[in-house]
Amino acid sequence: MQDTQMSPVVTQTSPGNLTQFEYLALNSPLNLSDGHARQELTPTQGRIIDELPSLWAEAVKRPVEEVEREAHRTYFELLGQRSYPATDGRVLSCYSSSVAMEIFARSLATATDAIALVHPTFDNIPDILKGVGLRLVPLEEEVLHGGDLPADLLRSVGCVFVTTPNNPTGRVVSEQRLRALAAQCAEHGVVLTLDTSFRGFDTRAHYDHYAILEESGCRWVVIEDTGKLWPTLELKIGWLVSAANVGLPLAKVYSDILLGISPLVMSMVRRFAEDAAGGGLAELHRFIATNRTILRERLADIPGVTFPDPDSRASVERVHLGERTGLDVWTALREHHVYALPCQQFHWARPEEGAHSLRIALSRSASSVVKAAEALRSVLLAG
Ligand code: EGV
Repeated sequence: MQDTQMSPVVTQTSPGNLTQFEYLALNSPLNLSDGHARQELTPTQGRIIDELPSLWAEAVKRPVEEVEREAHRTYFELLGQRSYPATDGRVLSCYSSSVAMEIFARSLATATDAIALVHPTFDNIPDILKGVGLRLVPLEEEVLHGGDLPADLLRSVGCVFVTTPNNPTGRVVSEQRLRALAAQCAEHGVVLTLDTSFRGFDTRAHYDHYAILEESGCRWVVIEDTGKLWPTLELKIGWLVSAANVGLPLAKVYSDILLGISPLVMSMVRRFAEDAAGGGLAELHRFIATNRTILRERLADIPGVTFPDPDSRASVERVHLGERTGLDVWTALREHHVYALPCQQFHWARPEEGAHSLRIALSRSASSVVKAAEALRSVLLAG
């Protein structure tokens, strides 16, 4: 080597954050990168799309408040969230959960300068929170699920933020853990915020969170999301829901950002939730489970490859690659026109912990999952 000043070998330049990796996959037929739903519509979902002109006509005629309330009632009840605060302006409808997150973050920054955040999790969450000037304290999944949080941690922050089911691990905060966590947050005057964007995939997250949060008396915020569940071409809702005593200017910041979302989207979400309640959700769970099995079985005999989240029911699956790095495998997969997601940036506090994993999206047609699994198999066997 002639140039002894050379920086450590960099084989690829990283495109940036996880979403910037996801952009690279958007035009590929084998995009198993982002967590949005891209499988085909089921026959009954297809019929809802055929009904859109009549949903439009109906949405034009009816009061928005009514259309909106039906949408959140149907969706929240589908997922077991019976005790959510339906009536006093505490459910704010946003274009996406990230918009809800931004509104939450700006509001929180008026009240505190530090937040504990689950680690790992999707990197736009820490990035949005840092973007409003908050200092982030990592809350390891093991600590979160292991028992009471350290009192030192609770004294050092104004909020605890938890993604459940988590992305990418699929870990779910149990009813018992949520009750304990909410009690601790109440005791310390700390806001408890949940991002439940992947809730729909896992019935273990369908116990009534709002009953527990309300009983605890803690100051809570929940971000719900329809965006991961159905292949609706990015037509979706992120709901920002809060306790009466939350003490944050959520409604004011919301009013800075938007007047409201489309009643057409609200009506469509209501119809998809009705279809899900009538059997579509169970069918979706079977569909994701089948895709997960396809992926695991096709990679099962490859030396060094493991699945770190055996209990996950989320619509994404992590693959641990052994000695290989996620970035190397991502690069090799790209030559097969297959796109996955390297996991480094999920580990926002210590990226090296994600260096040897890839995340594969499962909300895709089974044939795409088969093709991607075969390509991944040949890449992994090659080196
Ligand atoms: C996932 C994309 C945003 C995010 C995808 C996601 N990023 N909103 N900046 O929606 O898991 O791929 O959450």
